[in-house]
Amino acid sequence: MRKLGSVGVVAVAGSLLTLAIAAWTRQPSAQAGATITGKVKFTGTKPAMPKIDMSEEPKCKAKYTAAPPTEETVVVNPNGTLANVFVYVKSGLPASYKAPAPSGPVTLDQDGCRYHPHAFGIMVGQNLQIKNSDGILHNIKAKGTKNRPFNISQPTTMTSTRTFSAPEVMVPLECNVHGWMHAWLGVLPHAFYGVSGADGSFSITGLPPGTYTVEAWHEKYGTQTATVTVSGSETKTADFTFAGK
Ligand SMILES: [Cu+2]
Repeated sequence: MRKLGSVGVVAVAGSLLTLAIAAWTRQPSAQAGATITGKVKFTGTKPAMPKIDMSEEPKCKAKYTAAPPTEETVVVNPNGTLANVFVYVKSGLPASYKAPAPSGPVTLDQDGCRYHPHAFGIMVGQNLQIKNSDGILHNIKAKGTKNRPFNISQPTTMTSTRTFSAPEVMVPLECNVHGWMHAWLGVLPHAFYGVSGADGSFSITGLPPGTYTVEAWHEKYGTQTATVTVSGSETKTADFTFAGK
C-alpha cells in the first residue's frame, strides 16, 4: 500500500511538472521580451488627397457608398496622427539573432480597387497571400531591388502566393491595370515591426534586451529614427512626429 501511495505521489508530481512545462513552452515568444510602442503624430497642414475616379470599374466604384475613394499617400487620422507609417528595428539585434519565418501568411487584399493594407510588413521566407476579392482584372507588380520583381495577372477572384528572399524596406507594389493602386511592403529578417493604424499607434513586441535603432518610414515624408534601450519585459515609448509639407 505504501509503495503504491508513493507511486501515486510521483505520478501527480510528474503530471504537474508536465503541465508546467507545457504552459511554459506554449507561451508565444511575442509575449516574452520587451515592447516598444508609440504614436506617430502629424503637424502642419494636412494635404488634400485627390479623389480616385473609378468610373472605369463600376464594381469597385459601387463599394464606396459613404464617400468617394481618395488616394492614400497621406492618411491623417481624426485624432491628428499619421497612419501607414512602417516602424521597425533597423539595427541593434545581436549578429547571432535568428528568427524563423512564421508558418502563417501575411495577406494583401485587393478590394474596391485598393490594397488592404496599404503599408505592411512581412518576414523573409514568409508567405504573402495576394487576394483578389474584386473579381475583376488586377495585375500586381512588385518592384523591389533586393528581391526579384514579380508581375502577376489575376483576372478573377483568386489568391496567389509569393515569398521574399532578402530584407528590403520598402518593396513598392502596384497594379498595372489601375494606376492609383499602390502599397508598400517592408521585408525584414525578424518580426520587430509595426504599422501605425487608425489611432496612429504602433507596437513592436517580444524584443530581446538591447539598444535599438528604430526607424519610422512614410512614403511621402521619408524616415526618422530613434534610439531605444530595453531590457526584460519592460515597455518603452518612442513617438515620432512628421510635419506636413
Ligand atoms: Cu488593379
